[in-house]
Amino acid sequence: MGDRIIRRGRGLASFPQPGLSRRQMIASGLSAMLLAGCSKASGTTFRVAEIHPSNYPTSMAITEMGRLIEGYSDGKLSMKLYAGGQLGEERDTLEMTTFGGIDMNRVSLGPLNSIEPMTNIPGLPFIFKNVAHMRDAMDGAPGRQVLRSLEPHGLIGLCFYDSGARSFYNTKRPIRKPEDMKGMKLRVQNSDLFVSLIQELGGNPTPMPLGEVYQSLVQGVIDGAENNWPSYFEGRHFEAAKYYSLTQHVIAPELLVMSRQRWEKLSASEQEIVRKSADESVPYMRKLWDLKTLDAEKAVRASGVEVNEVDDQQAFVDRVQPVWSEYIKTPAEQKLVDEIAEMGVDHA
Ligand code: BDP
Repeated sequence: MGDRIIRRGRGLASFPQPGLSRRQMIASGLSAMLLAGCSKASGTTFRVAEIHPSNYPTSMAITEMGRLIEGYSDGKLSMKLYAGGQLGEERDTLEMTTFGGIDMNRVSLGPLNSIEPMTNIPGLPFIFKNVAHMRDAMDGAPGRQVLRSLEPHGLIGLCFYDSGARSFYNTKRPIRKPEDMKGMKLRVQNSDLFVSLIQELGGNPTPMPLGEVYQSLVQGVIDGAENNWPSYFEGRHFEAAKYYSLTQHVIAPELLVMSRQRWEKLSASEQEIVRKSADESVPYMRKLWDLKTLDAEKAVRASGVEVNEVDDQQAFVDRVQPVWSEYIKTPAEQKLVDEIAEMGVDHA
């Protein structure tokens, strides 16, 4: 499945070294660097990778979690946040996390899709009716199942953070109906699910890391992308792509994961502290997220971006049905979809 993904290098570790893949080289180099900084006799510091700046809600939640961990462990455990993509783009840092080279990682669902098919389910277009539905489902049994599904891949799923609704933005024209997307070159995350989604809508999907989107918009390498208000704002994408169309096609959550190798070295009581601190960082994150979303939307609108509603959201829902058939393959996946749908009944 992952074969369809177009990988875009960032120039890291591009020198030849027989027998090692580029990612393995990055992983081994970074692991050495990180572990060297970690061997304090006084306690254990978890290194956390995060693509967003340190004042973004996910980063601030990680900082809060670090404060909690230190408190609960009497200073024996702590966390160090590497914000702003210092350790690399999500797909690479995720791989390093599975090897144990990075202790924790806050990622979007997208890059997990090629690792574990179960993560496609909460990323299906229009599966959640709204953010409240997503929160209920991810706080409940469906969320726990998705977190557990990561364990065979060397990852311990700690918690979900919010990511709001993702909508399309572009440099050309408002998108009111799927036909408006025809032929548009749209950046997507490194995820086959997102590639299929754009294809069904008639666009031309271009996977690339988040860090390359602004420049690619400015240079006309892509016509647009899709994201929530905070990322559209924080990445300054709104300066280059002046049309933001409220398709709200995906309400996928973010995840905080931990390296299983690292997890298994902790005592049961330390594991409990990590879980408890992660859980307690979630309501904190959600408060910040709601405020950040409002602020970002306000700033974007004030900047002169043309924001539009779509004519008929059902037209988009209908067009992406093949994505559902393509990604719900097993009875377990279907069951998860049904459970999530059932929880949506109370959400108008
Ligand atoms: C943002 C997520 C971030 C992803 C980014 C993306 O917070 O983790 O890297 O989208 O589109 O909303 O790549």
